[in-house]
Amino acid sequence: MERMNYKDIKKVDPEVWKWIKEETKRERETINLIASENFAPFSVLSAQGSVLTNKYAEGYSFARYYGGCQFIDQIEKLAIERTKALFNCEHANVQPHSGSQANMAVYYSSLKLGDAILFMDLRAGGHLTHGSSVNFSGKFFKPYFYGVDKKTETIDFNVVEDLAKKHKPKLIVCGYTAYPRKVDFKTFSEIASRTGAYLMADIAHIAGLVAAGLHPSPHPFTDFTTTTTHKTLRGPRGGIVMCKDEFAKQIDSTVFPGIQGGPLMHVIAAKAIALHLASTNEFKEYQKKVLANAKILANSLKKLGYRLVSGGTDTHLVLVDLKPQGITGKEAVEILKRANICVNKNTIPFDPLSARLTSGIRLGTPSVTTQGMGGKEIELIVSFIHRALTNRNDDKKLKLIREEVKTLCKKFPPY
Ligand code: DSN
Repeated sequence: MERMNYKDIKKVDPEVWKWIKEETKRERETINLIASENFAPFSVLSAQGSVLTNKYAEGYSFARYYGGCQFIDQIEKLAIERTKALFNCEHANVQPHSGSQANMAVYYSSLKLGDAILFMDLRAGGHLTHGSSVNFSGKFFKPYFYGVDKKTETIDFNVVEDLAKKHKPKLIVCGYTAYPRKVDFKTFSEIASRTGAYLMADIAHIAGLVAAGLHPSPHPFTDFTTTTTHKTLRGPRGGIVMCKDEFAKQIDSTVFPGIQGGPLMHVIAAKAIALHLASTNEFKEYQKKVLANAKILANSLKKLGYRLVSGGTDTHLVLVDLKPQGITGKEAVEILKRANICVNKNTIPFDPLSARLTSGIRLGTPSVTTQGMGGKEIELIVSFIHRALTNRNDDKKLKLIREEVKTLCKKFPPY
């Protein structure tokens, strides 16, 4: 164990090592505003690089299809107990390899192929696995969509209820990837119970905020809750499904053997570590700063004349409409990349442009907050963004900003 070293890769495979080194440098020298990313702590990285990767453990703790699982069993048990305690849920399955598979597990366990599901439209802030026509969720089920109100750019529950009454979905899905406002799980559960639908929340983006008690919890309101573990939760790349006890058996048998084989035990150990860290006061303080930084980000952008979808944020992310600036999201990503600022293009509600171009960009504060950046740095970052976008055809100015970004990043190394 003590001999394990990240740099062992260098000796064995210089080609792969070169790209890991380049990526490490990129992460150190770039301001990362991708709302769904974070810097996982060393303990999480180490668990993922541990000997647990060697072990097959098909099945569940104390009921496996392989010998030698006595220690693995304890790790998965810990991860489950920690999920239940942190999110106050009745049952948890920590085996999904990703958020998409967590969502798949819910749909396949609670519905028949072709059943109707009511999702938020991807273009208004939903996710690919929320009924997109190019995804299993749109191909194998019958998707209906709600969006946001044109004026407020927030969810209109009268519309959601009308759609639920009209289409009678078996499942309503809430929880989003690009919705900057709080999700009202209670009101969703009232609509679901009035219309005879199950309710699922996908809290992948806000899991860290929920764990810290800074966003309302989906429990006890949902039948199913899914999450990833690598966004605000700051753990390894992976998924978790939570549900009411009455659905436990069907969720477990859908995850394994229904849609997955052997669990990734090195990742489950890393999930357990992240869940432990997420229960600390330090994590709560971190999430408070994520929110405070997002508010400063929103206000600083507004002061410079940028239009934010819904006018601001209650969460870790803001969605900027770049139509008034005459720049597409795609162009903004390229311009900001030249200044070492990493963001993603994003459709905005009622976007006239395609998902390839988009009218917006999505910015989030989880990564820079993990680095220790605060309000002063966020204001500086907004000034970098503004200068880059307004000097987009000036190579010299973009280079200057890139150097300033590197200097800032040097003061806040993620590792
Ligand atoms: N792709 C993720 C995001 O960026 O929001 C969602 O899974």
